Amino acid sequence: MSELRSAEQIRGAVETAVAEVSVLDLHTHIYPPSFGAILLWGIDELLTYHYLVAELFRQSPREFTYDRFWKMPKREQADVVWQRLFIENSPVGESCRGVLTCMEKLGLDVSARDLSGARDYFERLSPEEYVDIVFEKAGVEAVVMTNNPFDDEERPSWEASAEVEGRFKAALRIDNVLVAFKYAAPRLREWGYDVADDLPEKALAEIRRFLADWIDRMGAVYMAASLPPDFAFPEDSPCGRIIAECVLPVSREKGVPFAMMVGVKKLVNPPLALAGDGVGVSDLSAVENLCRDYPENKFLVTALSRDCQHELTVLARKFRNLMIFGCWWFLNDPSMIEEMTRMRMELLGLSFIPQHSDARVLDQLIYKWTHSRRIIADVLVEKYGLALDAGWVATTEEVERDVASLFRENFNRFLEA
Ligand code: FIX
Ligand code: ZN
Repeated sequence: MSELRSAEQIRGAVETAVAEVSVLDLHTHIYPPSFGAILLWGIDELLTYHYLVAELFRQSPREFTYDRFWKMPKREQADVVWQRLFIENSPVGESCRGVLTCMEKLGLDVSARDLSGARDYFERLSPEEYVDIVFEKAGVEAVVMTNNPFDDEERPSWEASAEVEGRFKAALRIDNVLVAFKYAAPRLREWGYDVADDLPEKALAEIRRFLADWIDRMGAVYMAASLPPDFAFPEDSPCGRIIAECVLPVSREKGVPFAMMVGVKKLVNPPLALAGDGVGVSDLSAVENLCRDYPENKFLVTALSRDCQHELTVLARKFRNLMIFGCWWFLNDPSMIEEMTRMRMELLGLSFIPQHSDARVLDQLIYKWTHSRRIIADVLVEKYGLALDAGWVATTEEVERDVASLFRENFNRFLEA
């Protein structure tokens, strides 16, 4: 039991524990190689990640139209991103920095600014080989995917019982059912679920069957949906009724949490496609009502607006069935991660999940976790130091325990609770 009696000893123990902890990444958009081309990886996918695409148009002349970009082959898109955001403008934004971190951790010579050399590196690898490299360099032991039966590119893999190796956990994504039921209903009927548009009891029972079938097929560890800023609950709407009558009962029956990702304004600029989503301040009374009125249900929640973070953290103090997680999307930046992690630790101690990657490109596990580990470690060093100032002497073993909680075990325990 080694006691940490100085700031230097604390920093050493925390940095080692955070560097070595194996992460359970609870929300990503990556897939096992067995799912084929929907697993995105390599420098051209990194450079055309929708975060960079949004930034590209801010650094392009008006005559460079959205349509012209979307018609380009992927490699050409990557070339123009590289030229505009790395060569003509220095890569100081977080999304660009992420590409540099990936290249550096993979052993590529970033100073050479050699995109073709980087491409050569990836061309020599198979997806299977690269999954091993990335998980090892990112220190990630497993990821939770985003699995949507309404995704026509993904569903065939499930229907063909494609192999899903242990490092990839499933999460059943139900946005289509909740926020676009009128479009989902015909698909559900096509798949043999007798769901009438006006949601009679029979339809609600069939939606419960659909959810249970796919949780079983996927082995889903939770159900998830991204929800708009005006998401309200309770609400006499298809969304409100399906949550109350279908999602929550199945969540209890299957013992899987319902994950709500609140505050997305979909397609504020439609021609930007995936890069076109924005953010709005959510009314968190919906989360408050759900946690209070359904104490037997477990809720994972992350909010997209910075303005919601303090209120969400206070809600987590009120409800033990609420686990808040991650610095999502526009919050996955050093300044926001530091602000949110410090506030959460001050209000919740260690009872929260500080980060998820949201990786859409496999390689991003490397940079998203490299960047976040450093910031979370700095906040932990500060907090153990403040405890020491009052005379509380932490030990290396306690630091390792606490770090494991933040990066993996809080999620495991919440699933098992
Ligand atoms: O709803 C979500 O899962 C969001 O994370 C995505 O839609 C979003 O495009 C994203 O990848 C943000 O990081
Ligand atoms: Zn996501």
